[in-house]
Amino acid sequence: MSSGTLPSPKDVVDLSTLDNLDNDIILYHLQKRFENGHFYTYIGDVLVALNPCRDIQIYGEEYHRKYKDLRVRQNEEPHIYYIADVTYRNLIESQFKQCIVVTGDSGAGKTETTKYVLKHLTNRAKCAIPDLVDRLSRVNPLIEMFGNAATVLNSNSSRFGKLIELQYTNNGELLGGRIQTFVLEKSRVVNHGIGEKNFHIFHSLIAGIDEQKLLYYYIENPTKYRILHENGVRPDTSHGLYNDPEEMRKYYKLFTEAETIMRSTGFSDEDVHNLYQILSAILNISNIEFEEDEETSGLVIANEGHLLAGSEMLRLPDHGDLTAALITNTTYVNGEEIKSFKSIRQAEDGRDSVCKELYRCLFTGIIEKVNVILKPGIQRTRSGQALSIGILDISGFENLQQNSFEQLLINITNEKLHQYFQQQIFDVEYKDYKLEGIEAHEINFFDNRDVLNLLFKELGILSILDEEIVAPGSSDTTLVSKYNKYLKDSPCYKHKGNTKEFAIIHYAGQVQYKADGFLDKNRGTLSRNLKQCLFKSENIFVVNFLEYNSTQTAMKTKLNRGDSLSKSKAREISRSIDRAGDKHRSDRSAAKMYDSEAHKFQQSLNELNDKLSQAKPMFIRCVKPNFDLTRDVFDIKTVSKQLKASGILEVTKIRKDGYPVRLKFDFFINKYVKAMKTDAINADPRLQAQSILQNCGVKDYKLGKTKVFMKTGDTDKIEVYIDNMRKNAVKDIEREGIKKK
Ligand code: AD9
Ligand code: MG
Repeated sequence: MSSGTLPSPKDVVDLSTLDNLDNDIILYHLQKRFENGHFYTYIGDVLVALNPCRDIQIYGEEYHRKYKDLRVRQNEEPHIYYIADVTYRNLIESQFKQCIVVTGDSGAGKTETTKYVLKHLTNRAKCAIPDLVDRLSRVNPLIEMFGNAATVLNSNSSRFGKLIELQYTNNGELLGGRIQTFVLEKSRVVNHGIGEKNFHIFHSLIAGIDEQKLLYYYIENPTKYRILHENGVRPDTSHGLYNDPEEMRKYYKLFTEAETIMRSTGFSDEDVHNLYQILSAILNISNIEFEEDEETSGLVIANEGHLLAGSEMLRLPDHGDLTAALITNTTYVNGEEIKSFKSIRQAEDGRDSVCKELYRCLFTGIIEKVNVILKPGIQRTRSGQALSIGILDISGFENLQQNSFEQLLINITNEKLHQYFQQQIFDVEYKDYKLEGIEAHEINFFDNRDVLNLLFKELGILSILDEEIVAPGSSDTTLVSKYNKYLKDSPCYKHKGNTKEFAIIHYAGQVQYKADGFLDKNRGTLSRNLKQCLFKSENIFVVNFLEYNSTQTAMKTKLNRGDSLSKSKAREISRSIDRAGDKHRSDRSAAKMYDSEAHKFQQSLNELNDKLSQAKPMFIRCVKPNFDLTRDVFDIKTVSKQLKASGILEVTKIRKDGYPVRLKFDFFINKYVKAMKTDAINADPRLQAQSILQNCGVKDYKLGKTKVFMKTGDTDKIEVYIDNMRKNAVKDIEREGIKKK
């Protein structure tokens, strides 16, 4: 049906109540709501959130009040606060962990949505710790400074995933929070696509810090730093990096905000000093250039100034260490150390990997610090397990003109989350019906089993990638040849002749990947030489967060345990770590494989999966109304593509036919009988539930073996009934009072 032929609709706030369903009808209703300034719409218990692409005044105090404890959903417009509120109430009622999973393409509004969820949750609960709510609201902009950047799809794009967990006592008092991050796109530090920028913090530092301080941190002329240039072009303005004063103001504001936040949340002067030093070290080291030296046939550093500055900022005892680690390779033959010069390309790769590792250390350090700031109090629930609500916001699906390793990891994360959504919405739905002996007709939906198989199987995209980094003579070309050889029969894999390109058909569409740099990016970790050099740094972010293999980690824990360790003791432990490294060298290839970025990525996906599987989810599907995030424009093609990819039609169908509210008889009776103040306590719980439902005018429900199954909107009917009962009871009392007088 084309949307033009549809009758003028009633305002449909829950798409699962529509009689006829197809993609066009859903699109039509969402468009009408968008044009009327209604950006939220329910599909049963799922919320569709259209990005308004402008500030809208629906998040203030009065809105918190409206949705707090709102029992009859239909009394107010759909809202993100309602979802947050229901999640909180579910947590207290069920005493079971909850999570809110926010998904959608890049720019669809996930991060903003997450902030509003957090805002309502912190607004509505009593807080057991003074000042915690304030701290929670302050850390977010700080994390965005370090983890977000301007991309072609979103000027404030999250380049990492995060799970924010709010922890509560069992009577619902907020105890604290914890943030876990996933897959930071650290390659952005040294490389970003055309029209994109580095992480906000670099631009903000330049825009915000005064000139004298810049010099103090060895940042002389901001225009000359390679990693701050857009499209690889150095700006030819004497006014600095920003041609656009508006942009300069934006970064300046971000910087002053971040400084204020750091000062007010307990970052010490030393922390901030260490942080600026790392940023300066990255700026300077990434600018180091190499040239061939005719005398030695090796390499020399062409611009020593940057090396000295970088080395000074890292507080390395001897700058010669960094030079040596950058230009030479060390290998071991029969226990003997052999040094050789690197090629220029190898030296540049090493230099860039130092910068990426430094940024990872810095980001990890900031998150750790934030977690100390949000650390929950000691009160726990009766069972000893803290109750929590997790809010998940990851980098959205990306399909750019050129897609690399980073896009692959982002898209795989989205693919896994899509699977989780489907499992929760479809599989759990049918499994429950079966268990409870209820008949249901199944809805066909596109599942992403094939593409997940392609990605995760034994000889699949990720495992071949891991094998190739240790295979002799391997390269990005051999990687793609292997893909072509082993994966050609997968319905979700496509390749292009002998090029280094391949395509994956994701749930959200086909993405063409260019394998240039895949193996290096997957190796990711620093060479041993460079790592040993960095270990000598006395900057706390490096001391505390540089990654080691397991033996080294154990020793380093020893090192970190006492903050008051003397330098000589620290060096002694450092030397033992070096020796441990030597001992493990024979096992290097295996270690390398286990250290690979793809491997760490899979581990973090598994961790995420574990966390999600221990909680009851609520879903928010964010949708962008047009590609450029322009206000007031609803582009049918852009929206339609997102609706199809995220399976919204199927969700609507299943919510229309199905019964998403499932309450155990005991729980149901406890909740509603108490509110109705009836005393039919000894009756058969099934019959009791049935009688409540009938009294309230709920017609479409099912009674399983242990649970009542209802439509989302029908709990409203029960609440209305109870509300009326209460009002009548009050009237009766008043009438009695008047009579007595
Ligand atoms: V990415 O995957 O991190 O690249 P997100 O997180 O999905 O992406 P984000 O929340 O950053 O998108 O939203 C993009 C922009 O849309 C924001 O910077 C806002 O300018 C705009 N936006 C999104 N949601 C809202 C909202 N509820 N109200 C106002 C919004 N503006
Ligand atoms: Mg985001």
